[in-house]
Amino acid sequence: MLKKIKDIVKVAGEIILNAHHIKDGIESKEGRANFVTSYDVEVQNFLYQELKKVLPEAAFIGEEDKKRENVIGDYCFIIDPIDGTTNFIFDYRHSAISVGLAFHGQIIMGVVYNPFLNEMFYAEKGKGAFLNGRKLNVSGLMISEGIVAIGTCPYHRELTDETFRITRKLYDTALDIRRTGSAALDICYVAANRFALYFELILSPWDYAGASIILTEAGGCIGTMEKKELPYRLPCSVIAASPRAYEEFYQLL
Ligand code: LIP
Repeated sequence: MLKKIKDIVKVAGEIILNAHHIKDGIESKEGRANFVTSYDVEVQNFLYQELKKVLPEAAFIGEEDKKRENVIGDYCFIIDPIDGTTNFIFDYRHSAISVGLAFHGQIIMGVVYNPFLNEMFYAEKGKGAFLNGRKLNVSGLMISEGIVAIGTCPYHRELTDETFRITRKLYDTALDIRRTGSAALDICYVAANRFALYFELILSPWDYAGASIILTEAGGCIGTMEKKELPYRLPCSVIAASPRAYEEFYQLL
């Protein structure tokens, strides 16, 4: 089933690569700087149509849905059709399609695909994590030995001060800081040892569901600011890191 999901996501990536006049079809959503383009909707509709053929009994939760289904049921796809929408609008070419598959509320498969770099991250529970066929293994990077990525919660400006308070502590310790604009890719970059750690004080389930299992299957750690498991059915804070950096993070706060 994972191969079928990967093949569908790859085809969906062509919609993004062939996009044009993106700014003609933009709508604003709740919160500041929260946009949806006609391509977010087109990719989501394509994924729903094709994934339904693979797993007809599955429920769907997608960023661009008007209604929310139940993630706790049997099978549920949790989808962000374009993670990094603002990047996409400005042709920044750092966005991803993210698909997570939950079974009874636990993620069992994840696919995160950046069509601009043709990089497909994927994992199945108990079978490891991969990037374009290469197995991923998180090393023991400490914060001081690596780059740290941050999320700035642009749709929740009430979190700005706390975000930058924590960021300053990390900046004083890490080699440098990055803000890429795609949470799903940030989490996958931890799995690929490109980042030692990533954090964001609020993310929706579709931002983190697919990437979370890629990181844990690669040997990384992921949890909330309270060091709890991700809920998958609610927005939450997310810390994604190598095991050593994960423990360091909570000491730094
Ligand atoms: C975005 C995330 C980003 C976060 C934004 C938003 P979107 O996802 O990738 O890290 O800071 O608030 O959630 O909205 O582009 O799919």
